[in-house]
Amino acid sequence: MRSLAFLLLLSLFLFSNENNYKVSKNLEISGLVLNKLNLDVKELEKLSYFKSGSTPVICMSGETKDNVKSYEGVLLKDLLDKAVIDINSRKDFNKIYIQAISSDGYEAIFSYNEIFNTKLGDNIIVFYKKNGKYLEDYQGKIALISIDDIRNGPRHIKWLEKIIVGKI
Ligand SMILES: Nc1nc2c(c(=O)[nH]1)N[C@H]1C(S)=C(S)[C@@H](COP(=O)(O)O)O[C@H]1N2
Ligand SMILES: [Mo]
Repeated sequence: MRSLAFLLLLSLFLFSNENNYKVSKNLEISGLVLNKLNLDVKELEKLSYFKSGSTPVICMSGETKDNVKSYEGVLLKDLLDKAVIDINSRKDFNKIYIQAISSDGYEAIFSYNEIFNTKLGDNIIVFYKKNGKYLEDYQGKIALISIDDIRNGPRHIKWLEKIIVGKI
């Protein structure tokens, strides 16, 4: 009876825990790509380096959640260039979307044109360092943010695990 009560309490604790995530140690890039990638932080560090300027992180509610001095990592478009999007007709680029998925099920999408054909793409970063420090487990280890979104909290993906290229 006691152990039953204990199990009940344990499961209540586990399922009510808001931090129901798995730390993302690897990032997989797959879908419509010629080179499927699976990268950990060390491997990401070998790719083209990008350091952002300072930015607030603003929730959809309008609340400022954080003030960040810098993010360090790789631009999403440089990662996609390395993976090489697999497309036959130029017209099809209009139909390409990029799905970013985290280990807690949180997701966001980007369009090909948004990333490669607007200024927004120059500030969409897959990062492993924030304010000069590697991300702690509770922050990542790998995450993504579209810095220039008006409200950039929603497309800040903590515990980023997968990037999937798709076509509508
Ligand atoms: N994986 C994951 N990322 C997430 C969320 C989430 O629930 N899961 N919440 C988002 C929301 S709504 C906001 S406002 C920001 C807050 O970022 P912060 O925790 O660094 O302040 O994270 C975003 N990233
Ligand atoms: Mo938010």
